[in-house]
Amino acid sequence: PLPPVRSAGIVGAPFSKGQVSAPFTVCVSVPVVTLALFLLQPKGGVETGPDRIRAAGLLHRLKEQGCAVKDYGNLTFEELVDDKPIGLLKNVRAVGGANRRLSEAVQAVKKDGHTSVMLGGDHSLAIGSIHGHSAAVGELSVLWVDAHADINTPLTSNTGNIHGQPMSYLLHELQSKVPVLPHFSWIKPCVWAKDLVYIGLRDVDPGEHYILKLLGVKVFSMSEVDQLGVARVMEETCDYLSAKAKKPIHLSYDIDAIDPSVTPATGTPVAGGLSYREGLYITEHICQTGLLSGVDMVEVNPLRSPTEDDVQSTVNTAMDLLLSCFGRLREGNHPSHYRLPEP
Ligand code: B3U
Ligand code: MN
Ligand code: MN
Repeated sequence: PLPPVRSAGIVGAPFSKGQVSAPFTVCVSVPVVTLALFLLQPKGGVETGPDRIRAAGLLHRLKEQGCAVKDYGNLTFEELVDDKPIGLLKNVRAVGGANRRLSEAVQAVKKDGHTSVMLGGDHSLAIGSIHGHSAAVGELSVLWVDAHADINTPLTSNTGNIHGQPMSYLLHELQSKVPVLPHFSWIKPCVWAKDLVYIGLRDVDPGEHYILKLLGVKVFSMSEVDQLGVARVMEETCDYLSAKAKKPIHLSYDIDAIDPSVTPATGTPVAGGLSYREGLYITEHICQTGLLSGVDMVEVNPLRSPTEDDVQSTVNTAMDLLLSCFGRLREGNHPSHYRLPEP
């Protein structure tokens, strides 16, 4: 089947304050040689993701495959001094403010009629991306592809990193468990637990596991991917999400869902992930539903990998996943106006 003609509206969100790791830990945990390489050749962290993915040729490749593209550029975020932690929670003001901007940007993209593409940045940005998407189009189905569930509440989180929490702010059912936070009051919960599906989970905190069971969230962990195979997982995902109504789909793709042997340049790699092929099957299948309305591609972090080859492999995989969201098929494609040349 030929995928429907579509257009991509790209928003870069070079933001990394949802995932603070103690620099000390990084320094002592990497070998001295690696550390020296970092110092010689500074690479930038997850905030360089959007430009790295563009530099790989995303816009050109999308246009080449017949997709209309508008690049809305990168958002700019103010440097905040005095963004004191609230309990364990880090950078609350920065994360609240950045996501508020992102929400408005995504609303503008949706009002222009595009499928929104948010290039992160860390996964705390799903707050603004999903909020803005839903504010523009109404109720959504959310497909969250990730090694992690990112559904900690501020009170279940052990790290205080907000990139491990975005779904807790978005789900209607969790609001009584989420404390009031400054700079977060603009966030209106907009997703129902029954409209959420996870694929790829393999590093879930106890509090998160409890929440997933409590709310009866549909989860295809790596065990289910092993058991059923990715084709059946996608069939069941789409049956489940479209059981009552066909809502627009928001795909939030954390690059750490893919196995770190393929995408090592990410902040919290977890062994035993999706293969490149399984990862692509997910995006190919979602594209074919014709319901894909917003995409996040997050957690590409060049700083976290010692070699440039590792960065390339990660960035190229992120780009391939996006191309397949917009119709690229491994079987090949041709434009509908293609005619065989006559001799
Ligand atoms: N669940 C842990 C770890 C984590 C979540 N997301 C990532 N790491 N990338 C947390 O911090 O909440
Ligand atoms: Mn994530
Ligand atoms: Mn993750």
